[in-house]
Amino acid sequence: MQNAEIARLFDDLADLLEIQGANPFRVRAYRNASRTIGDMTESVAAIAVDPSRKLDDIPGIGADLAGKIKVIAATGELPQLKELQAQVPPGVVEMLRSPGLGPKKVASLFKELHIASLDMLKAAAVAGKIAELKGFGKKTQDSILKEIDRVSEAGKRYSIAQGRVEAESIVADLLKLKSVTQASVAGSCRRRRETVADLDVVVTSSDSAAAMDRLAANERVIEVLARGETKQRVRLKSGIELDLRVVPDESYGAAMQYFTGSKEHNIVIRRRAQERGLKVNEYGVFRGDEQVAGRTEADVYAAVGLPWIPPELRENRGEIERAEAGKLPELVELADIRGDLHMHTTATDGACSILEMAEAAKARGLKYIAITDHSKRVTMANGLDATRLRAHWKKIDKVRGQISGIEILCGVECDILEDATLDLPDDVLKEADWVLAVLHYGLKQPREKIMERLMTAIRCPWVDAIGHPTGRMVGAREGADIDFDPFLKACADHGTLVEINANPSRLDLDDVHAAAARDLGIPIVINTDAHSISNLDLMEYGVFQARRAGLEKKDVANTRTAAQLRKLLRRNR
Ligand code: DGT
Ligand code: CA
Ligand code: CA
Repeated sequence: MQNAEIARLFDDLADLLEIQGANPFRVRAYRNASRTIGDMTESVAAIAVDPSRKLDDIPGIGADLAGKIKVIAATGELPQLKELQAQVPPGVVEMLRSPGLGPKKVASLFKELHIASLDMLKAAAVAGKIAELKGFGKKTQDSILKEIDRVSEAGKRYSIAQGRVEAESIVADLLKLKSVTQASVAGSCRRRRETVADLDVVVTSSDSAAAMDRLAANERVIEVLARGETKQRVRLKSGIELDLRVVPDESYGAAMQYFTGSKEHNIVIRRRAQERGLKVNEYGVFRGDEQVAGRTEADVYAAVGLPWIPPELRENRGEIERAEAGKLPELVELADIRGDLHMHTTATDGACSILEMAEAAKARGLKYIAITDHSKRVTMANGLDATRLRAHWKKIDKVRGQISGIEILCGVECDILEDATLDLPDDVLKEADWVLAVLHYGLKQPREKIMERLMTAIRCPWVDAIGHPTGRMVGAREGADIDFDPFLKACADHGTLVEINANPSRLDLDDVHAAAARDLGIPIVINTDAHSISNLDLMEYGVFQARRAGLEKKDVANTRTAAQLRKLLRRNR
């Protein structure tokens, strides 16, 4: 069982216990456990069944949790959760998302009126039944009616790519106002999380009304949900919601720090302030009534004895300790990337020719690319067999004569088949400059089979890298059940690179596993997997993910020159 699945069980358990009115400390313990497990790279299930290891050695995991994890590892289930699920339908848990409905109210709606879904909640509100219920009243009923359609949509998370485009366009528009001096995206979008629940924008202005009017008039905005003196919440046409905060110039850094989060990071920052006799809020850092910092984020961090911390690291995953010790990484940047080693052409399912891709990559400042069309197993994409692939490589060689200033590597994206063999024979793979091996089919196979398939690829001396290792699709499809420790260790031992696929719907490896790969010294390659020219611009999302993993330039293989990269590949050693 994967850590993410175990984490979800504990989250579900926390939701249900909350509705049942359980002790809030217990609820919080399960939520924290969920987060701890979700952030771990080592398989918790594997530790649970290893007699030489102890789960309670993991910080945040006590005896009670350790026992539950053991049961999950052994049976795939948590009996206590099943029991609660039998008592409380999933629709009731969803009702927790309605504003003004805490666990107590949700529980009484379920017990008294047998309301067990958002749809039933709406029907009851329309029929006027909620106002009659003890402890509710007409006000609650009206607010449910007003919010219910929105809530049915909420809980949804949006891709970082979508969120960022919307937020940055709105920031650019706000900056056109004379009275607006600064405007920036904050929140999870600034931290470059894979997905965002809503968008957060901070503006400095002496005229907050003007900024809010401007936002309300933006063509992306469909409805103003709330408006106060300094904040406004709007819904965009896409359904995504955006919080705007207007602060004075001297509070800009403090507001950016506060609204960038994460909440977990900010809790530690606040504690450090308290230890120094200071108070931090969105307006500044204060000693008594006197503001001692807040104009810039760097000031705010300095006031609590820290250097400025890049937003991508602000998750309370060790960045504060590293900052304190002067050991923050110098994160890789988009400008460091010299090549892109995963892209498709019209030979398979790409939209452009070899030359078009090369020209577009060159225009983006890249010095080398690898053309990696599909192998034959991907029939949907007209995948290449040995003969067609060799002919394709001849074509690539011709194109090399038609363009200067960029190197083109003859590559292939070779499927690792369901029976744990490779889709192309060794003698073909040997002739390539660059081979990515990937799982496309049979992602639901059991862990042993998935590992056998990956090991085949890793052991083949002509496989240079494992592309999008898990095959997951963000928010849509769970990846293959990889046992990450042996997988990464084998990559390290054999000199196989691993990919961060930059496509925002993949982002695979994710931040946690990319960091684990780096810790083992595995060079990571960030690729776009472009199927068109415009897809080449997705590189920055891969760089964001690498930054969240704390990767530096030296950790990323395609920051090297083409010559250095070739030397790095085991096929050339
Ligand atoms: P999201 O929207 O779920 O993708 O993630 P965030 O991090 O953007 O969360 P959001 O929009 O609720 O809040 C933005 C930031 O504002 C958050 O990272 C920290 C800060 N913040 C929001 N609410 C609170 C709060 O109640 N207490 C504290 N300390 N900070 C908060
Ligand atoms: Ca947010
Ligand atoms: Ca927000």
